[in-house]
Amino acid sequence: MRNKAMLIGAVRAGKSTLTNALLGRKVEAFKTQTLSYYDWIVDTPGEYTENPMFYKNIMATALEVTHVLYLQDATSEKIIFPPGFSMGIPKLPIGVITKCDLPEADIDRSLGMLNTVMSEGPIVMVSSVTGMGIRHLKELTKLNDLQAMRHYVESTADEHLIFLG
Ligand SMILES: Nc1nc2c(ncn2[C@@H]2O[C@H](COP(=O)(O)OP(=O)(O)OP(=O)(O)O)[C@@H](O)[C@H]2O)c(=O)[nH]1
Ligand SMILES: [Mg+2]
Repeated sequence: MRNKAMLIGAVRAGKSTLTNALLGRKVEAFKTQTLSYYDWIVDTPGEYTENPMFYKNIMATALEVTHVLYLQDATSEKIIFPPGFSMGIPKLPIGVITKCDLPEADIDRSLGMLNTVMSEGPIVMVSSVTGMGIRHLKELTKLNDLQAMRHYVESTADEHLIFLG
């Protein structure tokens, strides 16, 4: 199976904009209303992560992918993932801190939040506007286990890429 990634996170976290950046699509993102499949990416509406009523949809869709990207908006004070959320999804986790280009981005706060969601895995600081971190996300989603992802992070000297755990 070709590797596939599902993007989850709050409403307006930047999932669709990141989808476009990863695929090089030069279009503007509109509000996501339903599960959306683009090449190797499954984009989800923020409501799926914000409302526990939709967790079953997230779990079912996770069966179709190899990686789950947990997006946290660097400018947001709120975390909408329940503690340990990634532990309930048996797919390779990647933490993504979005909107790192904005002056109000608080990377440390977002790192602390993602640390409650994932116990082990890479975290990438990205900007879909400047392209920061996009290359790392593409490489990480090609890797098929945590060990390989850890090795990628450790062998890539980039302060915007860390490995938890
Ligand atoms: N500055 C900046 N703005 C961003 C970035 N990513 C997304 N945005 C903006 O954030 C807003 C929400 O982005 P979307 O990609 O639509 O968010 P989403 O997570 O898909 O939202 P839903 O579909 O409602 O769940 C838009 O106005 C984007 O332009 C980024 O990296 N930097
Ligand atoms: Mg969207």
